[in-house]
Amino acid sequence: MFSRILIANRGEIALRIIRAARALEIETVCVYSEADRGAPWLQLADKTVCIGKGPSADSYLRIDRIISAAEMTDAEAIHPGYGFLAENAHFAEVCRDCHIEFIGPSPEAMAKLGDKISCKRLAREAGTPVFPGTDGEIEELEEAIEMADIIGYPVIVKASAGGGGKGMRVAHNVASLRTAVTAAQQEAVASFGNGAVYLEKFLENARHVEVQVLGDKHGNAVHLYNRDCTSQRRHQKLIEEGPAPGIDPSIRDTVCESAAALIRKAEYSGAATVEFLMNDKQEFFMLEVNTRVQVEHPVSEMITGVDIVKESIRVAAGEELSWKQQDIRLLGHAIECRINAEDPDNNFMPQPGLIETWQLPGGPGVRVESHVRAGYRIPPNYDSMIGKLIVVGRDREEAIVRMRCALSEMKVGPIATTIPLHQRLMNHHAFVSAAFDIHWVERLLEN
Ligand code: MV4
Repeated sequence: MFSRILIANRGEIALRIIRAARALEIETVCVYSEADRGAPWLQLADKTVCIGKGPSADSYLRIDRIISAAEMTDAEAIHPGYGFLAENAHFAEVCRDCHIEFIGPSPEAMAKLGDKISCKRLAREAGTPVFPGTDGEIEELEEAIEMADIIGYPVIVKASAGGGGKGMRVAHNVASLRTAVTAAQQEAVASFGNGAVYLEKFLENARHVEVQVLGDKHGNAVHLYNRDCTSQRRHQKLIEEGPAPGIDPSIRDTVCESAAALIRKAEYSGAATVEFLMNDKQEFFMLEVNTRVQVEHPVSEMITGVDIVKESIRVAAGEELSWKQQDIRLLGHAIECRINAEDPDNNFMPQPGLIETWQLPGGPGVRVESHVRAGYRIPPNYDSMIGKLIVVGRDREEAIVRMRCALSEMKVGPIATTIPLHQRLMNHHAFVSAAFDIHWVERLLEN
């Protein structure tokens, strides 16, 4: 096992990684920016290194400075957390060149799954369900038109290097398809330096269901069941829960096993998430694979008892996964609400500044993941998530009631947060009956 690792991140995930390292008796080095000087999580690190100014481009994205910090402090491995450099295959490669273990997949596995066209090809081979569409890159406009004729409109053109909604164009007929292909190609070149686009069937009114997976360097891969992340606004998830409600156990297990098969095929080590859209007939189609630990990983931890961050460090050190698939059982139902310093009544305007009131909920089945405390000043430079509230119950009904109770106990001020919005959503019949789709929150906010 490693004796010291460096954490190339900040906020709640830096704190989560510190805790996992301590559970493995590993020392931690935290790099930080000037905007994070004196931040609470840094007090729990064994060493801290300032790597630059507040803007991420001057600090948390500076590969050279992060590598230097690891070398200066004799850190044997780097955990990237999520965001920043977590899905940067070049960074993973620089780590390898410098004989520092990247806590995550190999650059090859990251690249194979990060490129949507090669990921989809691998998924087909692994038996993971994908959308009907072009086999690979659209080379000629005519190929796209032929495929759209076969699968039927509407179709969507997506950038192979894209993700999170960037570089996508929907077409409802052949005329709009012509412009969609050209526009998507141009946007893909401009945004990603890679103009490869592909076409697939466009699904409306879907639910976003994803599968948490873990792989090791010995060819083992397991899944930790699924999560529903349908409640989003502008591609920002608000609520995640697991297991995804309203799915027959046999369908669920087949899809989850196909996700594990995909990362086994990719020779993937570490934590990953295989994203799907699901229609109202419980048909699944893979969207993309996230090659990192995700914000919502506690949902899967609470329903399985697996410490995902700890496992990701163990497998990076070359150990085998400490769980076999048959030992991973569903222990209940978990829900996570993201607590953001944003004003839902004012177009989700970020709310940097001093937190004076910070009162946390508790009791059975309540977990808070946060780096914040009273007296903490939220810097303006980073994303606005200040904490995650996670509850687990024996079933979905108990989890919803526990979440309502926990939300009403939680007091944050004077800044506005997403807590009142979560209270509204937790009481909404569409959430309670899980009769929602990827647009329901935005539709609700419009009224
Ligand atoms: C789709 C889709 C419908 N059909 N692909 C958006 C982000 C990126 N991960 C993929 N996205 C979508 N891909 C097909 N074939 C609809 C979306 C989509 C979406 C997906 C998940 C969660 C929220 C979304 C909001 C708008 C569009």
